[in-house]
Amino acid sequence: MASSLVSGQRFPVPGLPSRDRCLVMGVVNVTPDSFSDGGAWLGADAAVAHGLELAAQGADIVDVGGESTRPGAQRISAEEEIRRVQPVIAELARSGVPVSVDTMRARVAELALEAGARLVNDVSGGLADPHMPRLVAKASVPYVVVHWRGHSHDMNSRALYDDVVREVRDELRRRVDAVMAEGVDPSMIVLDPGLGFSKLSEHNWRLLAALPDIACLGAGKGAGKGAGAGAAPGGCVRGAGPDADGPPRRFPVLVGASRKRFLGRLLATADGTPRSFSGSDDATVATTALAAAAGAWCVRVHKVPANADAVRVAAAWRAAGNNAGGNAGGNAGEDQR
Ligand code: PMM
Repeated sequence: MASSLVSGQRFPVPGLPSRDRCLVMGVVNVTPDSFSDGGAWLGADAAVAHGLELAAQGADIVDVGGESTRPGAQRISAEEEIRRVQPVIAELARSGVPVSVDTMRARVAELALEAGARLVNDVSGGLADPHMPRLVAKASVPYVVVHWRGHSHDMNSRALYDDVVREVRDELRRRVDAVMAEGVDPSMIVLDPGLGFSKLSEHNWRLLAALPDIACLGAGKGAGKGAGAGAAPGGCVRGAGPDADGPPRRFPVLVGASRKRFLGRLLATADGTPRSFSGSDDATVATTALAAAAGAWCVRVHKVPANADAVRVAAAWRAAGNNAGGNAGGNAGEDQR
């Protein structure tokens, strides 16, 4: 297993639960058409009840979204998105549940924060709405910057990579630079490789196997001339290359593998029929265990209980010394945040 570079313990994110393990984010999609659970929690009452259930089952954060991002999905209006998420967020927050809002729109994020959300989860990494980074900076809340190349209706046509890990890392680095230029505090940034967003199965697997490289952004433009060039085994070191002259930057990483199509394809029958979304839940738990053991800060999942168990197994595994040479403590001096 690749050496780990992040952990919930060493990277508490301000305003969010801090645990000595990977966090679990439970998903409430208040949509009729999300690919994994569309329609199940469309009414506000059903969505709130589901969010409370996820929290009771061990979700550290509940992620509420009103717009489907499944491949091919068309956009809905901001008004409709607000109508779907605002009452759900308000009620969950009132009940003491740490809530994140899954949105690409600054206006939706703003109202969600007013309703009590504590984190903005932007699958476009600030690209879909140029006002988003400034809003997040002003609100001083944590911000999930997801790797993204375009809206759902044609995102599959953008799944073109020579070296997916290097390109995702470079593109995330540019997004981090851009949102910081808008005033976002680096301690508030969480990175997400954006599994399934303009990615084929092989891309998702390569990214999952390279989470430490995603966590560790080398310095400046051009740092890291290949996957992991800026990340030595066990550490997050200065990026390689002529323009890698600043300090290395390491960020918490969120992983959203739950029920995604690449799991269904992996588990396809002999005639190639993919496993159903809910039939991929056990495989999701396996990815959770592996991602948490590799040091992911949080996993975003539809079913909480088995994933909550898996992150605890991974924490015990890490604590017992299987995280390659003590990197979780050995490089503390190199952390930039
Ligand atoms: N995936 C989906 C929606 N939101 N947010 C983050 N941070 N990362 C993801 O991978 C992600 C996300 C799409 O999945 P869903 O429609 O099944 O919830």
